Amino acid sequence: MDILEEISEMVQRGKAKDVVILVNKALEECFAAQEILDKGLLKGMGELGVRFRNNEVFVPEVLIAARALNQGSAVLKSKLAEEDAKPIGTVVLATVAGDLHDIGKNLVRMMMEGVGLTVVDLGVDVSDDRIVEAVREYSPDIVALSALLTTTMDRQGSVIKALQTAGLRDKVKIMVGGAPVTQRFCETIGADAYSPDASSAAETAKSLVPAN
Ligand code: B1M
Repeated sequence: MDILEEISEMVQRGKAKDVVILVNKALEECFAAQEILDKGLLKGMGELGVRFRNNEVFVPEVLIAARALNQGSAVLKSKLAEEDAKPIGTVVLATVAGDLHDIGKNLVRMMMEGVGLTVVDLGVDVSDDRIVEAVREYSPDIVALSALLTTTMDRQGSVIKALQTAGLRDKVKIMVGGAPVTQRFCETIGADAYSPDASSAAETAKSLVPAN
């Protein structure tokens, strides 16, 4: 078994300490951080997701694996970030109300910080009102919304409506993403941009920030 497969296996088994050791070892062996993330950490979570769908594993196992993945990706954070990145703009980031998934959001934050954006991460299950309040408080360039459930993706639209009602919609760009979200959905709810993954989200965010 190669080291990336071992990482994937240890994520699935929720062995956070082993994941951290193996990620460090893979870096020492000169694997690129992106490759460790994609072919090790995320591959493991993807495979666990299939078993979750098939009722072979349950919420506790997935939570423990998520913790292992988060600890592994924290090791990669500095490698994925561009060194000396200067702040180029501010993003308010949240997983929408009713939704507790944060692994993808955390990767989006990491990648955005990596391209020099300041990210105000409001966490998971964030109400429309809290997002409106954060826009008033931080005056961000972008509001970035993550949703992982078909039952919560509509909240991205309701955040946009709440910002309209508060008279703030024109002051920010709105980005959406998450597994069930598509370009078409983005256009339907009137968001400004959709990105399928964390790397492209960071690039898109950068392009949405006015040049300074
Ligand atoms: Co949940 N879950 N889950 N879950 N979970 C899914 C999403 C599901 C597809 C599993 C399945 O049935 N196959 C399914 C959703 C079905 C649907 O709606 N169509 C599901 C379900 C049903 C549920 C519960 C309802 C289960 C239950 O309780 N019966 C429940 C809901 C809880 C809630 O939120 N209210 C639930 C709970 C959980 C856990 C808490 C156990 C755990 C979350 C832990 C955590 O996040 N801290 C969990 C997990 C881990 C998953 C799976 C296995 C993995 C999700 C993940 O983290 N993927 C998932 C199955 C799967 O995806 N294979 C599943 C890795 C992550 C990197 O990918 O989040 O897609 P993702 O992020 C990507 C892109 O989407 C994108 O970039 C990321 C990386 O490139 N992206 C953005 C994300 N946000 C973005 C924002 C952007 C741009 C890009 O711009 C702003």
